[in-house]
Amino acid sequence: MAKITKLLIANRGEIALRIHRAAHEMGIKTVAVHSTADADAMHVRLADEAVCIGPPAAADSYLNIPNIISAAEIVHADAIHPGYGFLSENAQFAEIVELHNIIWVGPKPEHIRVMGDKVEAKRTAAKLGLPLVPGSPGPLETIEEAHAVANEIGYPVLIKAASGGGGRGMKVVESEDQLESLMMQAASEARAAFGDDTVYMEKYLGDPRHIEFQVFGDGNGQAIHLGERDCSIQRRHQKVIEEAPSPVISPEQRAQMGERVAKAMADMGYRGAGTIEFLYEDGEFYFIEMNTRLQVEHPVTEMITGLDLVREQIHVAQGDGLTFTQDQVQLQGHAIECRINAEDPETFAPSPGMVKNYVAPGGMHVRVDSGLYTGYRVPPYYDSMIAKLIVYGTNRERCIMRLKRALEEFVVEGMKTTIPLHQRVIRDEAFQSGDYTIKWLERWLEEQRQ
Ligand code: MV4
Repeated sequence: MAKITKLLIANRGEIALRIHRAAHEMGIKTVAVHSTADADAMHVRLADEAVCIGPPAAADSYLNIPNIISAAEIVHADAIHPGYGFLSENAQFAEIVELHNIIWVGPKPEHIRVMGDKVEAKRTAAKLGLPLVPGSPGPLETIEEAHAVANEIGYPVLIKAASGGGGRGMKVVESEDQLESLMMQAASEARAAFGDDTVYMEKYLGDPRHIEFQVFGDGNGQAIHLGERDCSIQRRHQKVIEEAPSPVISPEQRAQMGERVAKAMADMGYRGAGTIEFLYEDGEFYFIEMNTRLQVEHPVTEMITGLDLVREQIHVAQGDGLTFTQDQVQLQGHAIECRINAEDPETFAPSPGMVKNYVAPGGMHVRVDSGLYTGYRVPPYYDSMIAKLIVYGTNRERCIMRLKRALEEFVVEGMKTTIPLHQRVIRDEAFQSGDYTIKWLERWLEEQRQ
């Protein structure tokens, strides 16, 4: 089997550092590719080699396929890890990487492509036996079909873009008289945003939770699950706090749904890390999407399993298969992640700038994934997430107590951060009881403003 000796990290920020760390622990050399704005980033300093791939704008650097492939050729990298975001779910990039005889640390390009089309993803999930939200069996071709499906499943319904995701281009339709105009609006917004006006319909779930299962496949018909994460605490489709396990899922439900998703991934021959997203309402799971990448919130799963998911990704990519079986996976305790952004905690306006003083929390079961250091300048061109605080406890209550303590210790001076927001959220009774849904945070923020 081909062993990876030099890994190019096609990303930036905390995830680039996360990947570098896993690679170095495996004796693999790393190559950072970075924009001119990221020359002083922590992972660029730590990597064995660094190549500048373009100006600050992501389109010209982190999304610039020829520049990244050229960098890989120049340094003789034998593998590329895409991290999350940027090119991580670009099937064409994955294909190009493989055509250059470079190992792609990710799923098979065909699986990235299928799951990138939400209609195809649902068809595939249905074939694999996963439960779906009732809705149109495929794209909506005509208004007549839309009326027929809506009458069948009942209002309210939701029109979604096939190329969408992240909630963009969705329209809630409350009644028949709005259907035609909202469907046209959804299609034209989808065309403008994604260059594809394909839309489909689902029953609108009023107040679900967002629960996702972590899966891993070896690409040869073996697959396992690592339980679920509850990612319902979000604002404008940006997750704010994630936890594992979900406070509302029983061990029996977990085992049952986990087995179903693992079987589905085994049957499709899935390779690498994946996340199967469900909406969860009234005790039922409904598949909505699959993400074919490592996710921002993967550390909460690592904390309760003791596994290193990036290490597993690398093993699978180089053909070693998984280093463990389902029987060896034990979910233990509770983990919570707070995403800390360089933003005003009241208005959420971005607040990049110089880090004047940085002191990360520590102690038992406290993990901080961040490339920040005193003297670092947070560039204004990218996502505002500057750190992830991940805390473990033997149970949820202890985990929350430790999280409180860790947030108190955290010092980031020189810019506004969302640390104070997290401190207020985790003190709230609804959060403490675990009684929240995808609408909870936005409602809570509205109340706080009054
Ligand atoms: C839904 C839904 C209600 N009913 N589908 C938003 C992003 C995309 N991944 C799917 N999304 C939703 N799909 C049906 N049939 C509500 C949402 C939704 C949501 C889902 C997960 C996490 C946060 C959300 C916030 C608003 C709406």
